[in-house]
Amino acid sequence: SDIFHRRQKLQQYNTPEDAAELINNARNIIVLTGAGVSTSLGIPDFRSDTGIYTKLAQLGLSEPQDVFDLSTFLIDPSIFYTFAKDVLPTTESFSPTHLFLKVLDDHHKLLTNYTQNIDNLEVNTGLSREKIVQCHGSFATATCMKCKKKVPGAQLYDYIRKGEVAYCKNPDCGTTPVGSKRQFSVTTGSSDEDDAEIAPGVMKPDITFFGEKLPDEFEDRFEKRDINMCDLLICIGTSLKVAPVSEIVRMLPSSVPQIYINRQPCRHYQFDITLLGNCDDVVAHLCHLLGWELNHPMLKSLE
Ligand code: CNA
Repeated sequence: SDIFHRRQKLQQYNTPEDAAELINNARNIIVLTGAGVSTSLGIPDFRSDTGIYTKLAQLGLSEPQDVFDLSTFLIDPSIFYTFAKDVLPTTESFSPTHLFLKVLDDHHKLLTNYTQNIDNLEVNTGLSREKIVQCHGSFATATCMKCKKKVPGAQLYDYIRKGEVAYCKNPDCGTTPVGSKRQFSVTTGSSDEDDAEIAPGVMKPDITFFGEKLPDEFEDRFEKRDINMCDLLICIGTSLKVAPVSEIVRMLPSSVPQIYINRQPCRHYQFDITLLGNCDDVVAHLCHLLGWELNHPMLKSLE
């Protein structure tokens, strides 16, 4: 069908050995990551059987992705705050696949890691922030939906852990009329509009919800620079179902080889090499083939 993207496969590549050779020959690799690179740390993804969407569906939410939908958040932020703890960054941990990004960079091969993840775990490996584009934002900062004041995201963590809605602590918030207040009070369904107007706004972590624009950095970096520099694409742990990030796969020139590392195959994009399995095991195997060290405690049992 037309909705499926078909590219001419570079027929000569198939095996993990071919993937290692492509990595070995590349200088500017784009690694596009998704929730699958963090699941081994106990952070659920969205679309697996054990993912957040399944859990939400079991709880009776008919549209699980509403949890991350802006209009739903404006109507009832408690839905998001009830579930946000599942994707809140944990301590200092990182997975072997996160470490693989750092190892790629240490070998001067990583152009950019475009991550859809909001857990902010890539930086725990020591990977430079300059190499990372957080396509869907992160919990690092948060913004008041009313007065637009930005605060460090950590100020919300206690609320998120407890599943309570966080409100703005700016003493002026709610007393100074701003453009969005009327819409806000209407969508909260408040029967007493005055109450809503003097109340402080709801804080929202700066993660990109459905219905929101992606951070400018995404387009700026990909379309103005990386699209012309990239010589290999590796997609890891993502279902590639969320646009516009998934469009990276389609937009890169067909001469750029593409590798897909995931538990399940991707049915709507055709890759040169698909390596199915647990991504931590797959990248460990690739590093082994490349003669690179991937020293991570979670991989000890493999040695
Ligand atoms: P998704 O749609 O849930 O897809 C994840 C994919 O990873 C699935 O195809 C799984 O089969 C696969 N997968 C899961 N675990 C592994 C594993 N160990 N090894 C290999 N493959 C695995 O998630 P996407 O990232 O594609 O969707 C984009 C959303 C999910 C983004 O907007 C994220 O913000 C959002 N998300 C992020 C996190 C996080 O930050 N850790 C967690 C949950 C959701």
